[in-house]
Amino acid sequence: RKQIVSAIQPTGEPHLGNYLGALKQWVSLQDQHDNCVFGLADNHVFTSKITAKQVRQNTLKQTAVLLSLGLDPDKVILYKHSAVLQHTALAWLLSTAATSGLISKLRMLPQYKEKSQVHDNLGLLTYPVLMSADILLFHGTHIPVGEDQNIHIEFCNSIAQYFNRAYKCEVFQTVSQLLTTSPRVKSLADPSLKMSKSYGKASGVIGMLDTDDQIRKKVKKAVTDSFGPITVDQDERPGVYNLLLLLSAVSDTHFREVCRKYEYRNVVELKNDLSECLVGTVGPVRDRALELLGDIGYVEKVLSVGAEKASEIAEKNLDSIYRTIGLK
Ligand code: AQP
Repeated sequence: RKQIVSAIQPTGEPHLGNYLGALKQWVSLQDQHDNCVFGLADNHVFTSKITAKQVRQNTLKQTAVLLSLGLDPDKVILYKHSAVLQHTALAWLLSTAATSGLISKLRMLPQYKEKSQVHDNLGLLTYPVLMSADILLFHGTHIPVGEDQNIHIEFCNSIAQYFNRAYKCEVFQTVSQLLTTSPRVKSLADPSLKMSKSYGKASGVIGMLDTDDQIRKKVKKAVTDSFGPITVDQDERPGVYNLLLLLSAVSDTHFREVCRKYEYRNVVELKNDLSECLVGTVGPVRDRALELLGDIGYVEKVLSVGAEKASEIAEKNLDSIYRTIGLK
């Protein structure tokens, strides 16, 4: 049986990369599986420089966007991780099984290397352990995340094996990643970086709550090159390539078809068409989310009902892990 588990960090407002890489899939998975567990990974956000109040506000905003994308709290479990204490309890237990091989791996992970330059702490280093606990607590087997998370899924499988060995049991099975057809979305301000909530310039990020005007301005200013009419070359023309990829993903059109249509045309035409396509996709999601945020009581209620459901499973699963290793 497939167990779908995934999460998003409320570091800020969700962006187009999060939507294409993960959230879009969450919505379609809810109709294919009756056991999807989707979390707002607020515990993780404390590894960056942010106040608890901001984390709480971001969590509500992200929840509103998820609901407006069509996530149905009657079909999925939607909750914030900090409301379910078993996440951190299991993370601790897992960390006791991770010996030297995994400890040295943690320092080498790209996300740690990038983020620790801005703000370093022990939580940031051990983030993949907590992420593993987030998945393993629900015995996740299929994890719909963007391809940038591949390395963390590998880490999760490793730590699960270390745990099984250390405690001489077969508590955890192998976790696999559900790859999206959408590629990693790059920043519009610097196509060498991925589009991200917490690093890189804000002008490079299309937020799911951006106004039409903001979207148009950001696309207009997107960094490309001075090579003239459009040609498709990922290495030499990463900015133009990213715009083509975005248009393909947002319009659900095959990349090759988009390339054929725009090759030798002017970049401005591509930007204009992309802007309008983005406004058409993001606009209705933003409007519904803002409406929901006007009724914050409802959004909070969704999270508290979700936390009750998640806690019930988490309690049972952690209890069973304790029993298997002989603690109970
Ligand atoms: N640029 C991206 N392209 C495709 N998928 C992406 N995801 C993130 N950025 C891109 C996917 O979004 C999901 C939620 O991400 P996250 O909140 O867990 O954190 P992240 O992967 O580290 O994403 P960000 O936006 O860069 O957040 P911060 O700034 O908080 O680190 C994941 O499934 C991810 O693959």
